[in-house]
Amino acid sequence: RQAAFRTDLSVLLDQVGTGKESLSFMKRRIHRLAQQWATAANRLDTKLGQRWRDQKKILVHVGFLTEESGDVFSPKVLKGGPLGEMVQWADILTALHVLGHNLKISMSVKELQGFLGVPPGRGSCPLIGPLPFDLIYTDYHGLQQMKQHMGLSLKKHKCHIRVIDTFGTEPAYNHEEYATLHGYRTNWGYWNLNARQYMTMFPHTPDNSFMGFVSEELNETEKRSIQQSKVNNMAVVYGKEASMWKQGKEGFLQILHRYMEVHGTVYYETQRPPEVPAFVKNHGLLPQHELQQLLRKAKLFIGFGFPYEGPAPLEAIANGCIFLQPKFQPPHSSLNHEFFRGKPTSREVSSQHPYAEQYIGRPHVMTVDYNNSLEFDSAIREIMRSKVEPYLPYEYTCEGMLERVHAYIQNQNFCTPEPPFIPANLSRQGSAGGSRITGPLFVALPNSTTLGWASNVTAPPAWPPLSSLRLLVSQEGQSCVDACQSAGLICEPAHFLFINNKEALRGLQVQCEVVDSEINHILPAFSVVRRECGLQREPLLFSCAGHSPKYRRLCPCRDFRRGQVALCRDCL
Ligand code: U2F
Repeated sequence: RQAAFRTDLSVLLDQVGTGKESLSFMKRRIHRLAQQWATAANRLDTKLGQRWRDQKKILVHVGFLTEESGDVFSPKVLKGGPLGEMVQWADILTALHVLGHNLKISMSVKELQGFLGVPPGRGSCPLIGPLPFDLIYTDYHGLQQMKQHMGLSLKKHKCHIRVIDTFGTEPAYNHEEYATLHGYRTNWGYWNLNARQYMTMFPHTPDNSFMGFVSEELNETEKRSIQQSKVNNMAVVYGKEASMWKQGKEGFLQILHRYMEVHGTVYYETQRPPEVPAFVKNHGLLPQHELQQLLRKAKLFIGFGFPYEGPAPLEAIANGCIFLQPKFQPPHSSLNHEFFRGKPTSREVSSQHPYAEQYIGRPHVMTVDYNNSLEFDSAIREIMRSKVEPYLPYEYTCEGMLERVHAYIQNQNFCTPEPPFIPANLSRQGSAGGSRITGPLFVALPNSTTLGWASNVTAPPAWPPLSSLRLLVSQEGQSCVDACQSAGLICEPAHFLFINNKEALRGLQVQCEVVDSEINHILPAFSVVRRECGLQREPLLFSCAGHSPKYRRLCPCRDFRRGQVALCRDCL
């Protein structure tokens, strides 16, 4: 069946259910943004023209909100607890509904069992017969619950699953055996999914798919009226929980207060939290629409380093604030910071909000060293002088999210068995000789649709299409994420399959005395000194994120649309 865009959200609102603050928060949000979604749906409908869109049967199982997972989030909704996840789930549900799919929503194990048709009760009674859904969106908690209650059949059906995973999962952590053997141990990984089945809140590592969420968009009239009502010396502090104001914040709060009136939205029960200085005008935790109003007046939205990578800075920037945030030197990661410890990624977080830093930047975002009071002081003065327009990257608009989710649903397929994976014709003797490679290099791959496949099988149409592929060599120790980025491109894990072969090495004129095929997440790569080349033997370990000091990596980069990094030019 063909999917038809929906602009009426009342059926969705009924489906979400009641009885918990988290659900009420999500429903208020869905209701408040209804008009924006409807406008976006109409625009995308026109943009896609008569394109056929399959209507999919989709189950959304929100694991972290189930009682069975302990649901620690719901009781904190009105007390300053994390709301980012609820923002994202509300938007995912809305996007799937608006795109016209056949949606079922489950927030308990009982509902999950009902929808999957497995008999209730504990134990891993396997689901017999076909899966009644084309796609299942869940999270790590939900995945665990499905494992418990679908038993062996989870293995059979897991290609249909998408895991909403805020901070991302890198391939080395996802591969059970590899992670166990090589010390990529975490609380979460080990599911042996295709890493693109994990969907993140921001485009962290391109190894995962970028799901995102939306932020409110202003029309031209609103933008103009905001410009007029901005209060030049008004700052709002990012941090709705008192603990975020603790320790070492007094120094720069004092500097800030020298120039600006400081506002906060810190949750409190009866008394003002002692962590919040008396000169701060604390509004208490605000409903989302009231926070937006406050941000419309403010000139500055200032982060103290936590929470990491939340939605609020995008909302502030969309309302014409400048976001000032601390640079992390050294970067925070699962290796050196408690918050990230046990998360299945070694991504280095360079500031409180790396997306704001790298994808938006000045004049909307300023990332400075807070330990340097001169630098901090001059940033505040610069902010008060400058005039900045409200800005929202396209990928965080309703239309951008619909476009991206539409493209994933219609094109990503992890179920069709891949043709036999043959890592090229291995030989012990060197490939073509040639000049040494010194910088980034692009080669056109001959006959690229058949590269990496046995010659007697036809490859399924690749998505993203191969027209977007640019092969590049990283520097020693550099990841493909960084190598592609420094060439103005993005690493595309789906393309690894086509560059993991001797033809690619030859095309790059790499001098190999040995070409081996191994299981290692930095492959394909080569060592310049030892003239050793390695191809990847385990497709699940193709990784944009991997890097190793002695190796230069072969990187499959691709182009991307401005403001929509998830999609290449020919991806729609
Ligand atoms: C992030 O979690 P948070 O939920 O703490 O992220 P924030 O950026 O603070 O805010 C999320 C929403 O809270 C709303 C605001 C944002 O959409 O509009 N809000 C509000 O309604 N009233 C207020 O007074 C202040 C804010 C991240 F999203 C999570 O994934 C992480 O787990 C967490 C820790 O890093 O950070």
